[in-house]
Amino acid sequence: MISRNIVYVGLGSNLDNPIYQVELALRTLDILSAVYLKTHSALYRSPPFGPQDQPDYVNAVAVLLTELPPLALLDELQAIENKQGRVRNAQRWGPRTLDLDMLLYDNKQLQSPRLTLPHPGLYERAFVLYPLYECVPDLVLPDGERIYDLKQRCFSKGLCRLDS
Ligand code: ROI
Repeated sequence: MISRNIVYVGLGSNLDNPIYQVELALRTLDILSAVYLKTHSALYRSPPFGPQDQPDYVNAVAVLLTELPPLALLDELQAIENKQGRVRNAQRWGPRTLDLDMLLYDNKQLQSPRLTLPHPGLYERAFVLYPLYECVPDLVLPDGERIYDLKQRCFSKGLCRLDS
C-alpha cells in the first residue's frame, strides 16, 4: 500500500517582494510530482522574531501529502529555497528571500544533524502557530500539546492576517 504522510511546512520571506516569494513557493510546492499540496493558510505579516534590524516577514503554512521520506522532502524544500535566491550561511536569523521549514511530519519525532522534528521553533512562534491553527484547529502535537493551547499562550503582538 502507498503510504501518504501528512507534513506541515512553514513559509517565510522578508526580502525581494515577500508576498511574491511566498506565493511562488506555494505554486512550486503544488507542482512537485512527489507532493500533493492539500491546502495552505492565508498569508500573515509578522514583525521579525530575533534580530529586529530587518524588514517584517510574510509567513504562511502549507499542508502537504507526500510519499517522500523526511530527508528526501527536505532536499526538495531546500532546492526551492535555493531556486528563489536563498543565500546559505548568511547571518544566522538574518533576512532571507525564502525559508521553508518542515514543522511536522506525521507524528514523527526526529533529531538528526539536518532535521529536527517537530521543528523546535514551532512551540513559541506566533507566525507559525496562527497559520497552522488556521489549517488544523484540532491538531495535537506528538508530545500531546494542543495547537490551540500553544496559540493562546504565545506572544502575537504585530501579527496580521493579510486579505487574500
Ligand atoms: N521572524 C518572523 N516573523 N518570520 C519568520 O519567518 C522568521 N524566520 C526566521 C527568524 C530570523 C528566526 N525570524 C522570523 O528564521
